Amino acid sequence: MLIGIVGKPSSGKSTFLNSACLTEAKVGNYPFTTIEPNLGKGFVRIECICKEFNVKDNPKNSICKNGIRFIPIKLLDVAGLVPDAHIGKGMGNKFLSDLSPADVLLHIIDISGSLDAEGQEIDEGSRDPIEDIKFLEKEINFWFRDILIRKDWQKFVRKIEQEKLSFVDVFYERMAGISVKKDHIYLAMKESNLDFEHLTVWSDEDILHFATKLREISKPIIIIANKVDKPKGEELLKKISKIYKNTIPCSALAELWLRKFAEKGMIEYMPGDSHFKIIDKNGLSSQEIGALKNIEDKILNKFGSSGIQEIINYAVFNVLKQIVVYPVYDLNTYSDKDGNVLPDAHLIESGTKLKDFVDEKIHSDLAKNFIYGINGRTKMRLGESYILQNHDIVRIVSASKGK
Ligand SMILES: Nc1nc2c(ncn2[C@@H]2O[C@H](COP(=O)(O)OP(=O)(O)OP(=O)(O)O)[C@@H](O)[C@H]2O)c(=O)[nH]1
Ligand SMILES: [Mg+2]
Repeated sequence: MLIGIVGKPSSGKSTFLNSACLTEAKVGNYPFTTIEPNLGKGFVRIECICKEFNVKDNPKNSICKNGIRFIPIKLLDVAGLVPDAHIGKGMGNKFLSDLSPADVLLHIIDISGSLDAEGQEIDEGSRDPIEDIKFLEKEINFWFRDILIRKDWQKFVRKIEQEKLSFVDVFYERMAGISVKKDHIYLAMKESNLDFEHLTVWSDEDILHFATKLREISKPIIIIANKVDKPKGEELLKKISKIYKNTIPCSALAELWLRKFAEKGMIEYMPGDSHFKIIDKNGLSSQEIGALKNIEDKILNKFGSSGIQEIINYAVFNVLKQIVVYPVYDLNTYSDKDGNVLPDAHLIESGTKLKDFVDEKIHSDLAKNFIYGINGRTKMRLGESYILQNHDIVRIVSASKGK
């Protein structure tokens, strides 16, 4: 699973990545600071089931702190996109191919309205963020369209019609490189209301309409109102939220400060917390204490958090519809063979069957020789087509040697 970070230059993409992943991607107040993509490891935050089972866990694939489990996910920050990138403006849109494996895109907008379309600084509040939302979606949709039509659209669709090829199969082949799945194509067909029997008569608008549907389904965009700490932030946020209901406010800069101070042991703070506690006052300058106070007043007390953790959780659980499953070997101790208690917490798509989960996340041998599973709570047997539920704890019984 990959979360892509997009937006115009200087909107705060690299700062967002750094704050979520504690990476050191270069940040600058000038456009195109980032050219090559930056990959980071971030985390979703959930209540761990160690509390419910009253055990002290020692996780392997994730982290558990005070009963809160952090499960890793990948984030990718890319170069800034400007209007008309598809015809070569700015850095062009070739770098979007870096986002091919992304499952969801976070669109980082500058909610203080202090950057023009190209990311140059202007008076705060003078840029309407709605313009940014519109142009960026258009550029991403054009990227999809151009991959769909390439240079041979008419020849391509004529061949489908003449040879009566399966539309889904050939479109899948064309779009698989940017992680479009067959299910996405079926859904886009259903929702786009086009004539799939006569592809040769599709107009340019029809093609763009279909490409847009496919993009919305396979790479949904979440709007992130960054720099909400700046004076005009709140006012513009109110305006945007009326139109784009799921806009999530954040201050990547505030989160970066909090995480860095926490890492140095100056404050007690976990990503997603609504407050922090200063633990080493002497290690902080009066300026730093002032900055922290500002973050507390203007961000945490006002918005409930810096927004970064909420955004990652929203992307993974609400948009990508993932659930968390804990496989264990021993249901008396809830541990693996080596005695690690609740060792792994896996993210999988809601609706996944038990055997597919074993195949995808544990081991294909274990799946091949699958006999049954056991529900860790009820101790009931589970068949291979049992649909896993969020926070399930399961033991797998397999004929596979040594498992
Ligand atoms: N006030 C404030 N400034 C921020 C925030 N996030 C980023 N910035 C500032 O915005 C400027 C641009 O940040 P970057 O993270 O380099 O932006 P980017 O989108 O990666 O820019 P490019 O790589 O050039 O496309 C820097 O001066 C950051 O310090 C925020 O939440 N609040
Ligand atoms: Mg950058």
